This record gives sequence, C-alpha cells and structure tokens, in this order.
Amino acid sequence: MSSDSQTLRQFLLAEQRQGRVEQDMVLLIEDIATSCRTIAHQIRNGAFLNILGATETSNVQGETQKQLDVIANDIFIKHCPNCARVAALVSEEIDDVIWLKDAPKAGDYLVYFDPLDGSSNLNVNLSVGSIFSIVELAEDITELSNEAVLFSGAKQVCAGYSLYGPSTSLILTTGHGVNGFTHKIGTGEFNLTFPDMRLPEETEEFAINASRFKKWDASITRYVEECLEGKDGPRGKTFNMRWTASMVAEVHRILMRGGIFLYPKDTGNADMGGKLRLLYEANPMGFIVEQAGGKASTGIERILDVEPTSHHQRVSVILGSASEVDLIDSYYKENA
Ligand code: AHM
Ligand code: MG
Repeated sequence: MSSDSQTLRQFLLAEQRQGRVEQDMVLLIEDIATSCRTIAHQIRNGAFLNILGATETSNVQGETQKQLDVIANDIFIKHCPNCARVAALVSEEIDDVIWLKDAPKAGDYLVYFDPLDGSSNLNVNLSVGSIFSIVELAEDITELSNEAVLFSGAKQVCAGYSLYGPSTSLILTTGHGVNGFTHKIGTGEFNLTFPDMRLPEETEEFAINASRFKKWDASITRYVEECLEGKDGPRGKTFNMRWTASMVAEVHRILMRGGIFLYPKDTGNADMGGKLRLLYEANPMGFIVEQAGGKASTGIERILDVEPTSHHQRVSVILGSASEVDLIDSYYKENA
C-alpha cells in the first residue's frame, strides 16, 4: 500500500459521489475518527498523564470505570453532536440515553458506542479499542425514553471500530463492504490501507475465555472439545487458540486472517443474558463481520435480528468465519 493512499475524507467523499453515504454521515464519521485519534493520543501518553488507573466510580453495568473509560466517553460526547442530524447518544458508560434533540425526526441518527472496550488491558499496555454503531431513524420519535433507541442491528447504516494497537486503525462499514484505515504518524490522517476486507470462509483458529469451560453449555463444550482433538478428532485438523480479552483486537485478527470469536451466554453470566452488550458491541461487530463475508450468531439466531428489550442488554456472541458459525448453530439446533 503506497504511503499516499486515499485519506478517510477522500474515501468518504468518493463514497458520497456514488450515493453510498450522505454528507451528514461523512461529517459524523469524521467526528468519530477525530474522537478515536484523540483517544489514541490519550492512551499513548496515559502513563505520563497518570490516567491508566481506575476511578472510584462504577458504570451502569456495575463495573469499576478506568480513568480512560471516562475520558474516552467524554471525547465521544464532545465530538458526535457536531453533526446536526445526531438525535441521541447511547454509551456503555452512561446509564440513560443522552437526547440531543427535543423532537427527533425521520432521517436523524442515533449513535451507540463503547468508548473504550477491553479497558482491563490498559495497565498492562495491551490492545484496546472503541466501537460504534449508527442507526438512521425511519420515523419521528415522539417520546424521549430509553426504549425509543431499541432497534435491531439490521437497522444499522454504519458501524466501525478503532483499534489502539501497535498502530491505530479505523475499520468501517456503511453497508458496502468493509474498509480499513491506519492513522499515519506525521500527517495525523487516517489513510486507506486495507480496502475491501474479506475474512476467509475456513479457519483453524478460535478465541474463547477457556477459564469458563465448566460454565459452558453442551454446544460450546462440544465445539471446543472437537477443535482441541485436532487432526485425530472429528474436525480432522489442528486448531490454534487465542484470547486477548479485547474484543476489538479479536475481531481485527479475525478480519485479517480468519477465525472465530466466542463469548457465549453460560451459567456464570446467564442471569445478565451474557457478557457483551448488544447495541454497542455485538451489533456493530456483527455488521462488520457480515459485510466482510463472515457470520454473527447467538447460536439461536443471527445477532442482527435480535430485537433489543433494553439499551444495555447483553447477548451471547459467536462470530467469524461462516462455516464455523454455521457448525456451532447446527450444534445448538441438535441440542434444542
Ligand atoms: P468491557 O466493555 O467492560 O471492556 O468488556 C468487554 C471485554 C471484551 O473486549 C472482551 O472480549 C471481554 O470483555 C473479555 O472478558 P474476560 O475478561 O471475561 O475474558
Ligand atoms: Mg466493551
């Protein structure tokens, strides 16, 4: 990839000329990209700014917030309202929906985000990321409630994430495939470095937190055991395993070289409905993975078809290479 590849703005304006994205969406994506660049800067200087530790507050999920969770959240909240069509913000770190308009109209945008995912990795200097999802309202909203933002992932018009790894990436879909950008040190631009990302159909790599194996249901247990049996088992091939405890890093690896990521509902998290949140973690990642040719399922249904019942709802997540997701879905059918 040449060092003068398209900037994010050039890419988005070309998409706009093809009628694939509206001008207001271009502005909103650019504001999100600015948020991610700013968050990356804070993370990379976190040790000097003394902001890598925890706060004394908890979020609505009952999790202790890291200082950078709060800083990243503030950065998203500062930049996203620049676009005049943003009607509401839904953040992992904020209990209630933040309404920016008194009377949201059809065509306005709802922005859902996890400002800093995997933040338990911060103080050990491992990868973290930001995840976002955008829904365009099909109808006016008359009552400003938390319930008014409950739309299935199939309604998303844009989703993406930024990975704060050795370099800062921005991965984006507006429903026309997936494109990856890298933050260029020096110019400060995001440049298109991974056009039209496609994830391989077949894989020999899976990612799951294996410390929870006693809590898994029969379908997940069977899948993982068969992978571990390797060449002599029913899969007839050797599998590799990875777990970074950062969903953004896992999804990025899977987009780049295939694989499957599992954070299923199990007996340890069933009372909450799972671990990962539907509206700002599972839905955007599901949209991206599908747009790259993969699949995303709860085991029972396509993640993007789950009808949400609350804005911080959690869900079982199985996503990645299509054939592996299909196989796990078939185990759930057999065990139903
Ligand atoms: P967070 O949003 O509170 O950071 O939690 C989500 C993260 C995911 O990035 C990751 O896949 C998972 O939690 C790791 O969980 P565990 O620590 O149970 O392995
Ligand atoms: Mg998260």
